[in-house]
This record gives sequence, structure tokens and C-alpha cells, in this order.
Amino acid sequence: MRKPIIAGNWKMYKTASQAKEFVEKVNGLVPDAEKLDSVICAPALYLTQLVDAAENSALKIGAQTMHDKGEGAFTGEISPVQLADIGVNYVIIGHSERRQYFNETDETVNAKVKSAFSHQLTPILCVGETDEQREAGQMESIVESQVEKAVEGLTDAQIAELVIAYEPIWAIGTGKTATAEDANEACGIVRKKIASLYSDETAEKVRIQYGGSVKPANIQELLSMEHIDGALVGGASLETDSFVKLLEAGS
Ligand code: G2H
Repeated sequence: MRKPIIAGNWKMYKTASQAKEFVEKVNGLVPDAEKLDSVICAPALYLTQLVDAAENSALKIGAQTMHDKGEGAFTGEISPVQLADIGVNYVIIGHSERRQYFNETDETVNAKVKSAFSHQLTPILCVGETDEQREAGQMESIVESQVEKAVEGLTDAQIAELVIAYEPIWAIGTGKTATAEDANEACGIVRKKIASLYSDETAEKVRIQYGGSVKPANIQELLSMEHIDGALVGGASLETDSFVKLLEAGS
């Protein structure tokens, strides 16, 4: 049985006081960590403060990106060593907004995923197709290719720890959600690809989230699907009430 994982992705929202207030409010409402992994991926600026605020809670804190190198002359970047040092547990890698606006490629995504594991951070690897690619019947080949390139060089043990988020780009922040069947089909394609690259046993362990306009009204149906083990949630993770409802649905 795979343990579900619900992760909020705050993107570039909230002030420091709003972020702290949010975590203090949800701390006591987070389900038992044996039932569900609950994560907030916050702006880097607030990570130290939020790790401290969530210290006695089951809530884990994640970053939204990182550099692949441990240190160096990379102005403005944040390293995996720095994230691990302050107690961050997760890091989103290759979100479509990073690929689209910050030139992240399958190669940089692969370097970052490997680096995250080397520094005891759990990567949440994002993959997903555009509207045009889906219309052109390329969803399967695009998703398979992104997965294959991103996991190159990972061990079976690392794959078993990996979290993959399937986020169709056309469903991100648009209010359009893939149907639960479409989302499950794509997550199944991800699992099959992992099975072909590793083994059925390893593929059964990897946790696959769906992301793209997930909200309290649609999460139950998504989570009831065979290959969907959780959700990566943007907009609906910004309010405490809706985030707590999402966690309740996952536990
Ligand atoms: C997709 C998702 C979070 P939203 O980017 O990663 O955002 O739930 O707002 O579509």
C-alpha cells in the first residue's frame, strides 16, 4: 500500500506573517504522518521560519526549486545543502512554470533530482503535457520521455522514494481539471514507464500525484483512482480551510 501525499505549492504567494499564521493554524489539524504525508512547499524566503513553526507537527516543509550544485558562485540560487541544513524535507523539481519561464530542461531536471537524493531531500518531480501536445495525441510520448530523462541514473531504492506529480499544463491554475479517468490514465502511463525502466515491484512503490486545479470538491474522486496517490495543489492550498479539507480527504 502506498501512503498518500498531499503537497501544497504556494508558488510566489503570501507575506512572511501570512505564511507563519497559516502554518500555526493548520499545525494541530494535520493528519497522523502514518496515514498521510502532508507538505507545504513555500517561497524560499520563509522556509527557515516555517520549519520552526511546524516543528511539533506532522506537517513537512518543502522548497519549490533548488540548484543542483551543493555550493558555488551562482548568484541568487539556493542549494540542496542549504535546504537540508535548515530542515527542509521535500523539493519540487521541474514544475512546468520552471520549465517554461526559467529554462529548466529534462537535463537540468535530472541533475536536480539526483542532487536532491544526494542531500536527503525527497524530490517531487513534475511532468505533464501542453494542450497542443494532448490535442496532437502526444500525451503518452511526452510524459514517458520526461519521466525517462528525469530518472536517468537513479537507483531502484531512490525510485521507490521518489514522488512524481503528473500535472497537465492545460489544467494548471485554469480551473480546468483533467477528468479523474484522464488523470488516472496518465498516472498509469508514468507507472508503466517506471516498470519498464526498473521493475514492476519498484513501480508499485513510486508515489504519483495528480496536479492541476485540485480542490476539496474534486480530490475524493481523484484519490479514489488506482494510480493516483496524492495531489500537488496550488490555488486551493493557499487558504487554511481548503488545505485542511484536502488533507482530510487524503487521510
Ligand atoms: C499546478 C498546481 C500546483 P493549481 O501548478 O502545482 O497549481 O492547483 O493552482 O492548478
